[in-house]
Amino acid sequence: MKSEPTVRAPGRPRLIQFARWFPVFVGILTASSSIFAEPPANSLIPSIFSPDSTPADHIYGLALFVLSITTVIFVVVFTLLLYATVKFRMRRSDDHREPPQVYGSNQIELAWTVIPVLIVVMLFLATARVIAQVQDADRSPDSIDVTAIGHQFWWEFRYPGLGVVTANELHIPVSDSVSPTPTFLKLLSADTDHSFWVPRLAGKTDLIPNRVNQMWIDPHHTGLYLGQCAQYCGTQHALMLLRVYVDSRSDFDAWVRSQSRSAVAVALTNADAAKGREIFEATSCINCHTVRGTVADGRFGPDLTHLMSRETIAAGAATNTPANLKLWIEDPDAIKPGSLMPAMRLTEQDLNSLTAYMETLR
Ligand code: HEC
Ligand SMILES: [Cu+2]
Repeated sequence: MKSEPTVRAPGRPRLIQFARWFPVFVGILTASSSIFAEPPANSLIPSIFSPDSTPADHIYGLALFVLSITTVIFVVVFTLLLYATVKFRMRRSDDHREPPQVYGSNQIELAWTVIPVLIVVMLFLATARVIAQVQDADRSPDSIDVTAIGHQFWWEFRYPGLGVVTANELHIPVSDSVSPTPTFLKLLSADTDHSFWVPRLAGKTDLIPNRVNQMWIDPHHTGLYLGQCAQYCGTQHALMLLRVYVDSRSDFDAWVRSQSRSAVAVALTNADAAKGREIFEATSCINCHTVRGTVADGRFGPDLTHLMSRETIAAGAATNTPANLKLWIEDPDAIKPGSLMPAMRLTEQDLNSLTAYMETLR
């Protein structure tokens, strides 16, 4: 059957149209290549392209391997496509007849079935190897155990054996080849699904109700590593931030020593703080918060025993300053709309006293 010749509107030749878009392609490629540029060692950018822990190293290696193979595929396919588009484009001199149709070449059909299957098998094996490497980690006797519990919308960290309970800011020792001290995390959830993700330290692992998940990290340098809950868990999922402080061994030991102490009794000289403690213990604050060494033993909200040792409050939503603390106690929604701490409608004076009490929790 002979098809009707299609009439083409006299427009710009396709090559010129392509040339117009070429700078855009180059721009996108340059921009995307910048993610490979190594950020400075102390960078806070949580990038998977600057791993600093063994599991993250393995994942990074795999990612580069997969990216290089897919880049080769992209270049080959795109080159062929470009070649065919340019070489066989419609010309004015064309007779508009349908080109010869070729069907059923066994060689070609076999090639484009077998080669992709081989590539997929190769990627599968490489991935399986990395999963096995990460999961079969040796548990050295010096490793640290932490139970991380996801709550809407904050993190509870318990160090069984060390007598430490804290929230949102995880402290762990640095782990170098001389004295490896990896941290093993047992991941639980108090309510719904969450996901523990600190990109420079390891891949994501979910925290699922009624299930125990495990992961481990062994940061090679001291410093702060930022992360984020990576599983949508409700209104304030986006402000369920994670801060991992990697300390030198001596700093970590000092931190554990001070964290395992009970709250210091408020000095009677600080009348305001003493008043604040009375208010705290007479209201429902104590149903949700623990201050070790006092009557407050609630577990619905973060442990406040050493609140002032944290740099942020409300899972990284605000810095831990007296003004923010006061605002938080007055109206948590002002900092984190939808958070599960109620505004307690306290008077200005009570707020000041409570804030003064909070500031004694060192
Ligand atoms: C119904 C339970 C509940 C009550 C009552 C409650 N809180 Fe909270 N509180 C929470 C929860 C949940 C969070 C964590 C919110 C978040 O980060 O999303 C929190 C967080 C906090 C924080 C920040 C802690 C941190 O490390 O991020 C402070 C400080 C605090 N509450 C003080 C108080 C005070 C003072 C009172 C009493 C006036 C009180 N809370 C009453 C549930 C409660
Ligand atoms: Cu979450």
